[in-house]
Amino acid sequence: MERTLVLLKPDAVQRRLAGELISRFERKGLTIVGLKMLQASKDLAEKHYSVHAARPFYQSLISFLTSGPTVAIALEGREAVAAVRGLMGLTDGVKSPPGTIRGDYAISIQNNLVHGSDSVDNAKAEIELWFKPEELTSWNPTDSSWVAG
Ligand code: IDP
Ligand code: MG
Repeated sequence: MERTLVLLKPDAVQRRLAGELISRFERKGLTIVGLKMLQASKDLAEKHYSVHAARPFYQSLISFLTSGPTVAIALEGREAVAAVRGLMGLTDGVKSPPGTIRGDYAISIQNNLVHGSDSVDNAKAEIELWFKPEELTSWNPTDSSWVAG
């Protein structure tokens, strides 16, 4: 089973979309193995987006991610990284197809509601960055044979 990190970024929380977005991941069949709300420190935000440090939008992105509470979620499931990226859609809300989270709820490039890890290796590192080991659970949903069969 694969794990991935999802962030409901501060715009999702401010716009009261957290429940709606969590529902989409649950209904897909992904399993929540970690979930918490926190306001990211500058240090955490910079580590999370370190790959974008040289990009012109970096400072604005760090301000955005630290501007209010974020919901961090660790999800598990078959090809969880790809499953989440598919539900999210493309980076730009305008270019993201309807039916995806960003296609349905975002019109911005920066304020695009969700983060999802882009590889299994990055997912592992990002889950370790956002969660302590004791904040993660390992459990078997009772419907797993129906969802993952
Ligand atoms: P992703 O979230 O779809 O993986 P990335 O290219 O990894 O997109 O960019 C990380 C985040 O940086 C995006 O989700 C978005 O919030 C922001 N971002 C990306 N490109 C731009 C841009 O051109 N202008 C402003 N913000 C951007
Ligand atoms: Mg990315």
